[in-house]
Amino acid sequence: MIDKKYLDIKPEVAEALKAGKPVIALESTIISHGMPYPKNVETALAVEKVIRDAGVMPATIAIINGMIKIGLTEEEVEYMATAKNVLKVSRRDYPLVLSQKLDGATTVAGTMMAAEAAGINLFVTGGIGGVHRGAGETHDISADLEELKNTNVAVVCAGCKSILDIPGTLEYLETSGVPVITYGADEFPAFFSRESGKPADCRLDSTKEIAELIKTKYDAGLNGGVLVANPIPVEDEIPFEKMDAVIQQALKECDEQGITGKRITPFLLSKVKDLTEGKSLEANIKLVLNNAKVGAEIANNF
Ligand code: PSU
Ligand code: MN
Repeated sequence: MIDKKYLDIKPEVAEALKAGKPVIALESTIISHGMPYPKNVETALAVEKVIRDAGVMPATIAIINGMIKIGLTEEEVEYMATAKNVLKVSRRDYPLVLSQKLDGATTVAGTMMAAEAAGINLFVTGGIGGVHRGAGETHDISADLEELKNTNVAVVCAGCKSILDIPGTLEYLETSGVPVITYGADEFPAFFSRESGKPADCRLDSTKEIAELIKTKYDAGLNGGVLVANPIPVEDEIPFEKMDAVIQQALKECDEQGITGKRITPFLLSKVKDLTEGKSLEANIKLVLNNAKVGAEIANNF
């Protein structure tokens, strides 16, 4: 686990943790690399507000000048949304960003690591990384999946985008021993769409039961993460077939331009946004806010 001396915990977050009040971690890659300015700031602050209004303490996590911030001020959110040279930080990037005192936006993996070190066991985001299409040849599998295998944090998301190999991602999570809970639906959701064609292996219909499952997992000493997949609201979804055509095009351009490694996911996200003329961005914002609401309900049931 990351040593606490590398953490800078915002006073109100530290107080909430000390008092045993519910706290939810939030990531910063979505701010620095996932959405354009100013929607990124607006969304980050709106997500914090949904959580706060539900009586839960939000803690957005990012690295500023080599310190891991657990909880950001509004100015720091604005900084993460506009600063140049913000690295995308997953597990392998921590030593560089800490030793060189750089700025870093944490991915799902990076955020889970910092949350666990701070004593936060629940994290809300939009989508996780996963097994990429063609991973059999490229070996492109997000470090988010390894983190879900090893780190004791539950992650609420809207499933994963079909820029990924969704069946492959679910197989990987099964092998890794990660419970994947679908909230109130029979299919695992595909981020923009409520359906992915993959049946939900475990469906639970109340946030109380989800909280019970998470609590029981850790009470029983079963280490590792939990993935809670919360489908996008019906009125905000973009049909799977429509998104699939867009994603095929984005993948083709990614390939043609020779994009590799950690640049792939941000490239695909921004291409999808351009190809849907911003519709994907609106859907993305709506589903993150919905995840914040459900995450806060889970936290209030701990
Ligand atoms: N998927 C999304 N939106 C995102 C990401 C993924 O729909 O913003 C971000 C998350 O921070 C995730 C990261 O952890 O991309 C995964 O990147 P990679 O595939 O390089 O591991
Ligand atoms: Mn990758």
